[in-house]
Amino acid sequence: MREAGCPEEELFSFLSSKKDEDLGYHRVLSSMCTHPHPVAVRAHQMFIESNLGDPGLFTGSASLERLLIERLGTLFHHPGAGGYATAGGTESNIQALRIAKKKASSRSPNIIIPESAHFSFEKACDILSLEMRTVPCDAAYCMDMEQIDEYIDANTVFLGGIAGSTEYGTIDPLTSLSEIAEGRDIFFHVDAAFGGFVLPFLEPAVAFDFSLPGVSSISADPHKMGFSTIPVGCLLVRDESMLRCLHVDTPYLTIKQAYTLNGTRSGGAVAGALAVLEYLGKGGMRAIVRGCMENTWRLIAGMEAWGYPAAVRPEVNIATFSCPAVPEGWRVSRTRKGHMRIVCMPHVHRDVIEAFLHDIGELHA
Ligand code: 0PR
Repeated sequence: MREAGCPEEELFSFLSSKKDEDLGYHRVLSSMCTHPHPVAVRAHQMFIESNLGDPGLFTGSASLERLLIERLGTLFHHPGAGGYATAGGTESNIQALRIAKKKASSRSPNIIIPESAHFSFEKACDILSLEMRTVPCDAAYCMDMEQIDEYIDANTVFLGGIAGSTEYGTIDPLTSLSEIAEGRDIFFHVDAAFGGFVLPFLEPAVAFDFSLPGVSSISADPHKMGFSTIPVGCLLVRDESMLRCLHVDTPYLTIKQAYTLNGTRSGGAVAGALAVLEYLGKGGMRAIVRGCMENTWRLIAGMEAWGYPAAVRPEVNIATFSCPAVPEGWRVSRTRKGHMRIVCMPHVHRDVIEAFLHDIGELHA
């Protein structure tokens, strides 16, 4: 650290040069994040110093968090759902697993997820000493229900299904998983980190949420398709009391017990997340999601016209292709199976898609 502080202008010119090194989202087709909505930025700035880790000091912020959970519970067909704002999908998945593990009290607990599950489950199982059993996917990149029986046993404490998979944008057979979970009384978590802010705004509606009776908890991230500032995810539980098994004593805080994983938490990002939902309403969200889906279909049609077939028909705005080359200047990602993967976030406007298709065409020529 410097002995004498740096003059502000010099400091900000240094920061600005570093900011210029960031790609921003220009020609970035690989990200599940995007420019935050201007109202999210404004709300975040307003609550910049707010710490939800000590909610009694920030009672207004804490009520915004409750409102956010209430709005999402209602959107997910269960207005009475409990929950809280996490730092993102990873924390939500860890916390869902903690609840399941504590509720079941098996000596050698295992969990069942599809092989397509996000890598956060691997981290979570390592931390929580859970045996992770991954069920292979079928040709549609969804959990293969023909095989699931071989993986479940009396020590299975958690079933996980994905609503909008990270790599292929698919949805696991959640209705069947819900039935299995109910029949065997297993905790069933839906990872809708991405799909949670897409699926409710699509027509016809897909059942992925608390409308399925076996669903115990849902993860949905405002900092992905909720266009909020980073970091904010949401964990929703069917019954508020489920969170209580995570309580630890916090004697010197304004609350005497806490169930969150993180201590200090950003009230700003939570205010931002709520602000976007309030400002856009369902109509505004539907319009943005519709645009993202239309761009996804245009991209798929364009790529197929160039001879690069889509790996699968996605349920959300993620398109994957058998296409080995990438035109210069573009950021796409690759799935574990080697497909080109493009997330049609709002910053991937129609003219960006057309420019990409043009450059793919040049490669092709
Ligand atoms: N569950 C699902 C289905 C996800 O897709 C992700 C993240 C998570 C959980 C974990 O969420 P957090 O990253 O909020 O903890 N999916 C993206 C991914 O890993 C995250 C991402 C976003 C990666 C932007 C890159 C990027 O530029 O691909």
